[in-house]
Amino acid sequence: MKCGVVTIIGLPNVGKSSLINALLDIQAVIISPKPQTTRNSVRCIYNDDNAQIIFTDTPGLYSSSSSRDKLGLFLNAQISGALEDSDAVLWLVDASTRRLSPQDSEIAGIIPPSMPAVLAANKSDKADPSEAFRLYDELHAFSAKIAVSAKRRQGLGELIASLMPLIPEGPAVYDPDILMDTTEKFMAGEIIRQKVLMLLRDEVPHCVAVEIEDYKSPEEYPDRKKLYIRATLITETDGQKKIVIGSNGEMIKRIGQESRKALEEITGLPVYLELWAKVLPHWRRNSTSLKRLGYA
Ligand SMILES: Nc1nc2c(ncn2[C@@H]2O[C@H](COP(=O)(O)OP(=O)(O)OP(=O)(O)O)[C@@H](O)[C@H]2O)c(=O)[nH]1
Ligand SMILES: [Mg+2]
Repeated sequence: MKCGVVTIIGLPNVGKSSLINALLDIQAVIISPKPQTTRNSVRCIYNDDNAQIIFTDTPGLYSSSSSRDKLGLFLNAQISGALEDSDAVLWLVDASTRRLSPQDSEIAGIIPPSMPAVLAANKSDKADPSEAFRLYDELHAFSAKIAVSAKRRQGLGELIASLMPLIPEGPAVYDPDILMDTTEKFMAGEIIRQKVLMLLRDEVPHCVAVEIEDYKSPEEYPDRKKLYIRATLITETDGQKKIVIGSNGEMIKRIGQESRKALEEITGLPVYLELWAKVLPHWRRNSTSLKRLGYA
């Protein structure tokens, strides 16, 4: 038996979270077409007959022009923190890359020199990855280069096979029933945040955090028939709060309806979701607010 930790790193939006979901064949982590979807590193556990691979999803490398953006510092710290506990790195890039960016060199710089790394070019359903392979080859010595498509579920077996030699011998760490190392409460907040990402435009979703104020499951409270969740959409300014609520409350109602549907599908329980909006002035710059929202 083999067991080890593989951290998936890469630029925002290349499909890191989509790849984890494809490998586990469940919706373990949230995905969206907008960059900076993932904010916390999350361990997702892949099992087969020979191995347990603990994949760590991380936020896309964040480039901030301002050191006041403490959320940005937290996102990048999630990547380096995850790498500390890893046996190997999976650097995921976009197969359509035709030019390297300064952020690519930054990523190459944070991979510990002694750590083995595999390069995977995702979205190879829409672009030939050979030029991307050539470019990234100059930045790091990879033990394998694999073309994948998380969307079409292509190249996944090959990817697992390329990682196997990098995984140490050892017994499984997690029970095979455990697919993620997170809480239900965290997952609920993420599902709601995904709806915010899907329904709100431009920069607004990046200014929103979700705080779960109450989470009561019938499993824990047998007198309840429904899973009760009270959540607050936290914005940085009054203007953003107005956008989140929408005219006549239409937007927050829609976020609530879509979140409830998704939560019911995932938990298999009827859900009562109470959703509020509140301003926590410039929470992305404030250490105390970030801590309160789970970004510290
Ligand atoms: N065409 C195509 N699109 C994909 C593929 N994999 C992911 N996507 C899309 O790429 C977008 C970003 O996917 P995510 O999985 O959220 O990307 P990420 O790297 O986790 O992004 P961050 O968390 O923001 O760093 C989504 O719209 C996905 O549907 C793929 O194999 N092919
Ligand atoms: Mg992600």
